[in-house]
Amino acid sequence: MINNLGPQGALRFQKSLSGIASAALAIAFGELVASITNKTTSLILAVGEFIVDITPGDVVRTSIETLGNSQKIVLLTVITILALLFGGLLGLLLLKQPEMSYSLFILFGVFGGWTLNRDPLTSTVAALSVSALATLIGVSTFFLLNTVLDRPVNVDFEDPTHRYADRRQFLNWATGISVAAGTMTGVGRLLLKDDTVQNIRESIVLPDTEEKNDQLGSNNTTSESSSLNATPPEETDLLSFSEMNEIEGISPYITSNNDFYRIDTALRVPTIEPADWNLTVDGLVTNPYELSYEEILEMEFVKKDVTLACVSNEIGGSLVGNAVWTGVPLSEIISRSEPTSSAEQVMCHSVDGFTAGFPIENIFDGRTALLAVGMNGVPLPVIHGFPARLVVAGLYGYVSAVKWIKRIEICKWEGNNGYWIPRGWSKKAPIKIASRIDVPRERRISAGIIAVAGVAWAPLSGVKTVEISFNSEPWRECNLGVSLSGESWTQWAYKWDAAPGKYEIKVRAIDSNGVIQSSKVVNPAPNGAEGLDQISVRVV
Ligand SMILES: Nc1nc2c(c(=O)[nH]1)N[C@H]1C(S)=C(S)[C@@H](COP(=O)(O)O)O[C@H]1N2
Ligand SMILES: [Mo]
Repeated sequence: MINNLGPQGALRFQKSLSGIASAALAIAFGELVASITNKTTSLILAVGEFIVDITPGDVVRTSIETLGNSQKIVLLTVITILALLFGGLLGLLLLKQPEMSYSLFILFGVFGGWTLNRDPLTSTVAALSVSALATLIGVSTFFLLNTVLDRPVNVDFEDPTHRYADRRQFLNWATGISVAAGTMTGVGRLLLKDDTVQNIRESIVLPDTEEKNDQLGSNNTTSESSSLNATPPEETDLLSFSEMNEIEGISPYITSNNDFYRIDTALRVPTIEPADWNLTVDGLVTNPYELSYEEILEMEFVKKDVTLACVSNEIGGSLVGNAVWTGVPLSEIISRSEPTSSAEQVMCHSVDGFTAGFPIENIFDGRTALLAVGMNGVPLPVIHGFPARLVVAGLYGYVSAVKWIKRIEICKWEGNNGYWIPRGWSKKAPIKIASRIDVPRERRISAGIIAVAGVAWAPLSGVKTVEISFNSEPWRECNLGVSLSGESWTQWAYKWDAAPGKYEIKVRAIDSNGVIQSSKVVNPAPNGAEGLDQISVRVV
């Protein structure tokens, strides 16, 4: 292949190869160190985090966050490819301006170090040493490869002034270095597959909770065990849990951990060993203090079903779920710190630098506000915030539900903004009333009796009525499943004797205060979507 390029082309190819291989080795070094120590993150990830941070809120929301993991992998792959291409360009630049080329290589390293230093899990010392070493490795490889490349060995006897570079030796070196880079990255990946935290997590036994409203899997339809804000619908023809859950395709009352949506800005899920972790409560308090995981497990636990929703959820979207959370009431945790009279906001900090703040009143107004360590009966899954997170009923996740929490800071509103606030989202964000049609999923169905069903939520008052409308005809009331409190969603269903034809079906919810879900369409930014979910079906 090189032979087809002509001598000039071959040299360009080799020069860029030298840049690519050197950049690859530098990057691979960063990957390897990051996977061995856990005290620093990879250079590629750090650049990724930088890109996530500078991307405008709306774009991050819809691309990096809502598309989830695969999108994150695409981002990291693109960064790696761009970095290697940049190395290739530096190789080409060597032919014209070698000083410039080396300076840019170093600058490239400085940029990597700067992004690394931004990473909250990496100390400045680690960031500096890793990036300096990676740059040194990259630049010296670059230099050595080009020394080999430029070393004149073969003399052309017909034209003694023409000297050939030792192509074969160079290619051997370049291949060797690329293999080394690949191996380092591969070994790093294997080391990263460390399941220490997963094993620790699986060995944890959560304390028992006071109340046992064990609705999971049972067909308990009483509302006796309901929590504080319980407002079960008054209708007599409520469907039981089992009846509702039998409707094929309806969201189960409790979302399993595997099906629970995941939203965060983390390109790397923080893995925290509880023994190395503690929670700090400080800020405008008289008694700042720290809690270890052990100490938290010794406190009095409660168990609550709470619906968690993402502000980015579109009408009819899936960024919402209902789980049974176990943990310690925040009222307990915050009171112990004795907030001063100037306390206004509870600002929560995650180990990965994410922050979210909400009104301190919400901790004491009777709603569920938990430092949660359990989700659906097991310790929090790592992606859902292990070892601890917050769950505050009635508030969107971005202002409250901080995962991998490490600090609760009591502060004022002014001058203290959570992660999403400067990115165009509201400072205060109660969850809006909403309803979703889960079934029928098919757009073409056979005539006969079928179920139109789904879920609806209206924290904190709770859903009182769900109605559907066919082709804009008057609203018809649906059957509701049992909801243990206004803090969790309700399943709903309508038994429809479907006659052939084309139908537009809309749903709306009405909360216990009589507030009707509005049909006016509002975008998710800045404080949650509004509008009615609708489907069109053809009955044949
Ligand atoms: N550390 C951290 N916590 C976070 C976020 C984040 O980006 N980082 N995102 C929040 C948002 S926007 C939502 S909607 C919820 C989602 O929680 P889940 O992934 O467990 O469903 O987590 C919140 N907690
Ligand atoms: Mo969210």
